[in-house]
Amino acid sequence: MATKVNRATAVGETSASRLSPELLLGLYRMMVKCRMCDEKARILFRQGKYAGNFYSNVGQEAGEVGAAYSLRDDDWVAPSHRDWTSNIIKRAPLKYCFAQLYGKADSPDRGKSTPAHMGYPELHVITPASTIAAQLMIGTGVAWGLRRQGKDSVVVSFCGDGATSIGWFHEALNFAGVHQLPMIYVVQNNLWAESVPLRLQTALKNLSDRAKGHGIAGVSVDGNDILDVYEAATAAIARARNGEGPTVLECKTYRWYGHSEIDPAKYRMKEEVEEWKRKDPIPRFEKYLAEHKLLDDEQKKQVRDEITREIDEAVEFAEKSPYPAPEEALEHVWA
Ligand SMILES: Cc1ncc(C[n+]2csc(CCOP(=O)(O)OP(=O)(O)O)c2C)c(N)n1
Ligand SMILES: [Mg+2]
Repeated sequence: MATKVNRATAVGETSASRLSPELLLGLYRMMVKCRMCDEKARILFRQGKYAGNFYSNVGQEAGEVGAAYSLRDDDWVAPSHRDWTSNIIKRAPLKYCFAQLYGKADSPDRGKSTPAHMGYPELHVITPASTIAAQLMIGTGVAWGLRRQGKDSVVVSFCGDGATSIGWFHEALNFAGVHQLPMIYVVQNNLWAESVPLRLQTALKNLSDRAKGHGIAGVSVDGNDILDVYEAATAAIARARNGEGPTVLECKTYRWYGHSEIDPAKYRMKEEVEEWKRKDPIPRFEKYLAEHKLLDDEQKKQVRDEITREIDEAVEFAEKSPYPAPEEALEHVWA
């Protein structure tokens, strides 16, 4: 498949100082876009505009964008329940992303999956499996297929800290290690798996150490620092593309809201949430960009205004799109 968008120029870079202003502003814009889309999705859910549930990624944008931003169109993403925005990062048209939330006929799977479980086949985003860590197995299988076909595409999979305790996570890593597959396992360690805190999940301090048991590379980064994530991810992607095998990339981060929109998250201390909100990846990157004379208040406003317009159009499209006919529910299903 032809690469439609040339955005892979920075792959292989190892120093943030060598990243072009265009790339830095692109990363910034994408983080803001993910944040704004996610917040909009939460509001729409609370307004009863769509059914099911929504798993907000707010707070985790640096890991999400840093890991997937520079992927080529022919690279794959295996997202989890919290990674609806990985479709946006892969440049799926926003109108289809919102149509997916609404379960409308214009959604990529014609309303068959739960709202946040979005995939976008044209850009190789795999529809998430509801079963935690299962999509890592699917992503790993795709990576094996790519290797067998002699392609140099890679697969980035996303999962949470909780997923790393599940057998499938380890089976996937083991298989990827044996076959040196082009896989990047991005672990968004947000310290909680529903109401289970990390300290009751594992005795490990760094979840990238899970890689050691499978003989593959592992790296832990500040998941709220977009440049830290981007640098580690592009290095891992370059290694994977080169046939040098898989990497576990742990991003230490935090989800601002409950596990889903129906979870008030009363199990967390207010102080912990406030502490992590102070580490918000977006103002942090704005400060970096301002210090490097790449961003001022007017540009910030312009970015937000443009994204607001884009979101409004996408929501309008989703609301106008019809629901699929009831009998369609029986099409494209395997029994
Ligand atoms: C095998 C399995 N067990 C339990 C669940 C219910 N469940 C959905 S998300 C989740 C927590 C996952 O936590 P984590 O992996 O840390 O990801 P996060 O939600 O924090 O992003 C659980 C227990 C499930 N979907 N699948
Ligand atoms: Mg978690």
